[in-house]
Amino acid sequence: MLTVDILTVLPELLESPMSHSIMKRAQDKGLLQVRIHQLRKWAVNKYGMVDDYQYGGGAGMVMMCEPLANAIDELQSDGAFDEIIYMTPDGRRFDQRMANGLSLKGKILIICGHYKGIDDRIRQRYVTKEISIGDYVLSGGELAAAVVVDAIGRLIPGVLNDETSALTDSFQDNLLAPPVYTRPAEFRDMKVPDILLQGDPKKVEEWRYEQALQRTRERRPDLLQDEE
Ligand code: 6GU
Repeated sequence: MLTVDILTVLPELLESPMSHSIMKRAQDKGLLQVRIHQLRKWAVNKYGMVDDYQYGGGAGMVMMCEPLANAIDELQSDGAFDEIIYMTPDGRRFDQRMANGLSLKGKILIICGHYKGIDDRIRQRYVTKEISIGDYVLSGGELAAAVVVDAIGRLIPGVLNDETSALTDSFQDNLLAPPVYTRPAEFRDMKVPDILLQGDPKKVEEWRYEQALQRTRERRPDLLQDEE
């Protein structure tokens, strides 16, 4: 069982992605627990204040230490987090290897930043991993957190079945996935490759591997370079 706590000022942005499809099934099966917390619950005043102007001047608000520290301390009172993750564009780029690693943890916290980010002292004292989902800027960490939790959740043993197996996903072996087809065998002028219709599992497996290799060479040669 993996428990993921998420701290955010916009819980609505995370509720829907965590409540459908495979994320829903993972939670229904008791394999994943996702708890979304409104950071304003730990606000410094009755107006829900959690951010303030930055020292040194400049545009943009910074998320204050106190609400974050109090939230983290309270959420850890029933056991320490294995990882405290801060979602930020200057973090380490998320990939399948990181997803595999995180899926083996027991209890993690994800902090979603907003505005100009969080007071650096929280990063220094509490945060154990800083994650970005790619080289572009989002308005906040919520959509990125949803991406990370989805990628992790589907890797927890028992979440996927044969139909949704992670073993045949792109990246699981540093290869892109091969092309797939379904009925009809002939659509307009396009036919499904004969080998898939012939019913020889060994031949099919070889064909898929060749296709995966070819696709990876054409589209993502960097993945083949990465292989040690
Ligand atoms: Cl984690 N946060 C934000 N705000 N922007 C991003 C990101 C995260 N990853 C890529 N862009």
